[in-house]
Amino acid sequence: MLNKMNPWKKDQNPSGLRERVLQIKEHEVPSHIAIIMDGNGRWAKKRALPRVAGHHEGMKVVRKITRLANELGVNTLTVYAFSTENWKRPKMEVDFLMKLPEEFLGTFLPELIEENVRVEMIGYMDKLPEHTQKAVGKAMEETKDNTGLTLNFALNYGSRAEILDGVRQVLKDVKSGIMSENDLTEEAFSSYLMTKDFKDPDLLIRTSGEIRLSNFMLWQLAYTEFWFTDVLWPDFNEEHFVEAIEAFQGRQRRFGGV
Ligand code: V0D
Repeated sequence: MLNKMNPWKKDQNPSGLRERVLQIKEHEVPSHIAIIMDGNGRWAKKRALPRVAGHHEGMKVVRKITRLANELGVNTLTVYAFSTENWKRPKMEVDFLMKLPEEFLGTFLPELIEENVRVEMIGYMDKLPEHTQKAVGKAMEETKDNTGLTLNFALNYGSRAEILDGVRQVLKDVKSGIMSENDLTEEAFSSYLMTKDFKDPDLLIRTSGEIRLSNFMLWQLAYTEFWFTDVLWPDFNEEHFVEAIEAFQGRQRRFGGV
């Protein structure tokens, strides 16, 4: 049942993944992991498939990595699914992307509920098509009391716009007297961002060989460890995820002393 690619099955565990997972759980697991899921288009091109085939394959990887993150005891997994820049893509590609949340949730929401996962999102939701908002809103509502992993989708998210909106709200609150200029600490400003309910990420993963942030969580990533890989997102698997966390834990052990 629901067992197409169960990494714990003996014959599907050739590299000792299970042992590595147990090892990881004995050390400090990153509480918040953020992922820039890049390379779906390139994955498709390599196979002479339409770009949307890469997006569709990438969607299944989100499910796979969510399951493992939850198993590892990760608190929050933020995945960058659609940036404010992505509207510039061909309309047919954007239309396809906007149907992915419904397909993802139609297939996987029952499992996520069963696994105690909470679905959240950051981004400018009101600009998304009604049908997309409805699907995501329903998933958030149905999982709001879950206490396992928070799966946080960044949808129509852009960090500079988020920061400017925060600044605008601070100005309003100072003018109206709700807020004093002297109280504008880093912590106070963080509460004006879309991520106010989350800790800053401990680990950022970006796939597909690009070494940049592309307007993702610029404020929140100030102290985050970065892990980049050439692997394209649809090819990203449990082993790669485990490798990223092992690298994180190695750095913690080397530099994290007191
Ligand atoms: C395409 C790779 C899941 C990156 C993953 C609307 C780009 C697959 C969702 C999703 C996308 C979003 C919200 C939700 C449930 C699922 C998703 C988009 C793109 C953009 F509540 N995958 N996915 N959303 N891709």
